[in-house]
Amino acid sequence: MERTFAIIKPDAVAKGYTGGIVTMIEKAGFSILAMRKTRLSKEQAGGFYAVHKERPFYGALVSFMTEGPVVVLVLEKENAIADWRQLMGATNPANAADGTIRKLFAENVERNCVHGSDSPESAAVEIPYFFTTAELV
Ligand code: FUP
Repeated sequence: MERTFAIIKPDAVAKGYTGGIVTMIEKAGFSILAMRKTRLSKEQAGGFYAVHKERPFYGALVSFMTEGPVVVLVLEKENAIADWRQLMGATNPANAADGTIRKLFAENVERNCVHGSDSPESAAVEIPYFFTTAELV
């Protein structure tokens, strides 16, 4: 079994896509170990995306991620990291495959509805950024 960290981003929450996305997650066979609606501070969002600090889109990304509430989740299944990224679709929804969350719901590469850990190392950092071990049930 593998765990990954997911975010339903402010664009998707604001448009009422949370339920549809959670349904897709469950239909794809993930167990939801934890799920919470929250609002990220600039410090939280900036720290979470610190790996992108030197990229030109960093400021806009932090501003977008703090514009409204998000839903943070921990998902578990075999091959969870790759399978969640496949269900999300390509970072740029213009390149996302049919049936993926970003193809169905995302506006553009900046407002792209969902996040997923890109490796076991990322998941191991991202999960404890938002959840204690006791919350993962
Ligand atoms: P992903 O892992 O698919 O979320 O993609 P990245 O880690 O490459 O990018 C993280 C976030 O940065 C994206 F979700 C949105 C933002 N981004 C931009 O705003 N512009 C870009 O050109 C690339 C990424």
